[in-house]
Amino acid sequence: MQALSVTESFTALFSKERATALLRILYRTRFIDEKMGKWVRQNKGATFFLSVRGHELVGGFAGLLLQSGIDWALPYYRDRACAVGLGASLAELLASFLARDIPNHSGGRMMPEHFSDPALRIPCQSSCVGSQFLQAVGVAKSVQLRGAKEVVYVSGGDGSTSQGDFHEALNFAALHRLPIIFVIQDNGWAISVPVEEQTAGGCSSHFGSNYVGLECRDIDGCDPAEVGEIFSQAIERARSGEGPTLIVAHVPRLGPHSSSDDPKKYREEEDSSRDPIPRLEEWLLSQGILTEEEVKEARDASFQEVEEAGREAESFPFPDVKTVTDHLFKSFVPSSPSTEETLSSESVVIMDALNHALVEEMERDAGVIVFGQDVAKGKGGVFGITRRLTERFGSLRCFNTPLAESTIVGLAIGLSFDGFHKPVAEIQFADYSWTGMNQLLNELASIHYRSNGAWHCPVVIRMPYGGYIQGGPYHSQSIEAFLCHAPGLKVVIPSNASDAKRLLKMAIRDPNPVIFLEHKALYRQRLFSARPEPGKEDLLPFGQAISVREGSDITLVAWGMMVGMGVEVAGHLAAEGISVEVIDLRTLSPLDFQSIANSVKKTGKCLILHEAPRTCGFGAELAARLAEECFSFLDAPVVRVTGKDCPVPYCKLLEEAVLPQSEDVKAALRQLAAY
Ligand SMILES: Cc1ncc(C[n+]2csc(CCOP(=O)(O)OP(=O)(O)O)c2C)c(N)n1
Repeated sequence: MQALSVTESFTALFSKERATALLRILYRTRFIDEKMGKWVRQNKGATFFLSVRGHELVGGFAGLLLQSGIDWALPYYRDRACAVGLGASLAELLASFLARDIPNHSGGRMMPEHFSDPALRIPCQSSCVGSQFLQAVGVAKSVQLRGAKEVVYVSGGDGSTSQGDFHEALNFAALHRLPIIFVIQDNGWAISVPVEEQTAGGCSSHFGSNYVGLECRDIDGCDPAEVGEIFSQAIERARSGEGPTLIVAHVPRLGPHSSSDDPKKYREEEDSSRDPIPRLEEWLLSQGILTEEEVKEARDASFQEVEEAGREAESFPFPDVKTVTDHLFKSFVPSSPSTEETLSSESVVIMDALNHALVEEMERDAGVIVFGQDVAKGKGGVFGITRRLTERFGSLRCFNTPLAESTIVGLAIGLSFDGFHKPVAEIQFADYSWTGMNQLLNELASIHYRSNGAWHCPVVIRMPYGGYIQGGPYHSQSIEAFLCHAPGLKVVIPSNASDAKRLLKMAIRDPNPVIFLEHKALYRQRLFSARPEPGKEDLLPFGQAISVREGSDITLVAWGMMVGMGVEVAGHLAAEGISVEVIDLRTLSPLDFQSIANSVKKTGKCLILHEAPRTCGFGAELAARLAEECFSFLDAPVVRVTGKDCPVPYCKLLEEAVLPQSEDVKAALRQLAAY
């Protein structure tokens, strides 16, 4: 490993002014801790308290040395000192502990110590241990793509290094030489689990030693000279484009894990001689940088500041209950009017329509970037949807990622924070989205909501889905119901090429996360799905179902590939005198239930057709709503024709037995007609 170059002289780093600033960051962080502890004992309404005692020097130094509002920081919950050092309002930090309605840190939606402050470039943090690393990598990738001289700081505890996301993040950062500093604050414990039971070989920067290009450092997180020196070197390295650094800082955890934890049950009391604050005081005195009087002044001034901030914090109101569902989605009115102009009267298939939509949107908006497994030049994705994008727009705008779905989604989240980039990521098969689901369902979906509207993620995740191609259990899944269950996601499933192009363009312009499901069996299908190609500004708003075949006896509701099957079957049954109206939902979230209801009011009967398993499928939701809202219009029970509650097997005979077939739909419609 190459030695870091020395960037700042010892004296410049520890000028009187800087030393005082650092000391005050640590004091303020500590006095906030004491105030919170007191409020818990006084029963002031806050129930959950995370003490950061012992960790203050590391994050405090980062906060001091980073350029606030220019550099980015994703500090974890025990890194309050970083937020304080960057200039977070002390009153807001204390008010967030009391769950008050304040502009930053979620306004009462998140538990305390989940930092979020757009002006300080602190993106909204979550409670999932380790999920911040890949998002930070996404932020750093955006810095690199913009050619900016910004640095990204991300921290976590020793326990968080057990998460796969941590290792994926190190890999991607090293691979792309990103301007990022990973800081692990190793206090030796993850709640009650000691590091010896957590990590083979202990927690040290050896984690990073295999990733060429990643600078790895172990430091005593309570030693001011060492922390300051290594941090300033890492910042300089990142800012000058030399690449990422991993710093493992060993620190004490001087308190319990949280107010719900009693460490006496599992460990001896931590040695208070490791406390970084007295150590910093002594060191500054011994080096002659500050006098006793100056230290006392800094301490007293910080105490007064926190007292004042505490009074202000208590004066903030609680959030208004009426706002509880605000910011599930960012509001959006498409700027360009939809037109009916067609590019060509010749029909295109879905795979071409999607490719053209990507080309047009990348031409229109320099922020649109495409990435995923195998998507770049040469291959253009395993289904060819991204073909020739790298050749046309360059490898900065269409690039391959490692084979890691969590990386893909986490990267997309981080990239979307800068207000410029519009990541359009491809997950190779919906069946493999599961390793990215924490980033997708637990992170991406709720960032706008839990940041109280402060952050939003204009991300599109495209996923080929569905069966009927002998793909077996891992290339056949229809996962829409899982996605619709997560508030905050839009879920789109086109059935034909015209809708596919217009919906994908709309998805890219939408400032919210959109999951775009593309049926593999329809990519080249001509019979139902090929259509004349819509024009460049022809967009299809979400939440507009369409009746693709008029009928008067039964309403058949479908999406994706099942729409074509429904139309085909309806054609057959017309000859038997059964008139079936087929509704294509086009988007499941938002759902156009009104169009279903209007049709059912006319027909009095409804069949829902989907290929996903029956139990807890999206059909169950529709049937429940029909029972709740249209009961008096129904002349028969709502019927579902669905996939069986069974994985989709490979053998054609078995696959056919699991997935709905035209004959199943016909039989169910005949029965319903006769009811
Ligand atoms: C993915 C995940 N699993 C479990 C938890 C519950 N949990 C919260 S904090 C924590 C321990 C984290 O330890 P470490 O990363 O070492 O940080 P420390 O709290 O010691 O600073 C656990 C298990 C969680 N929040 N997220």
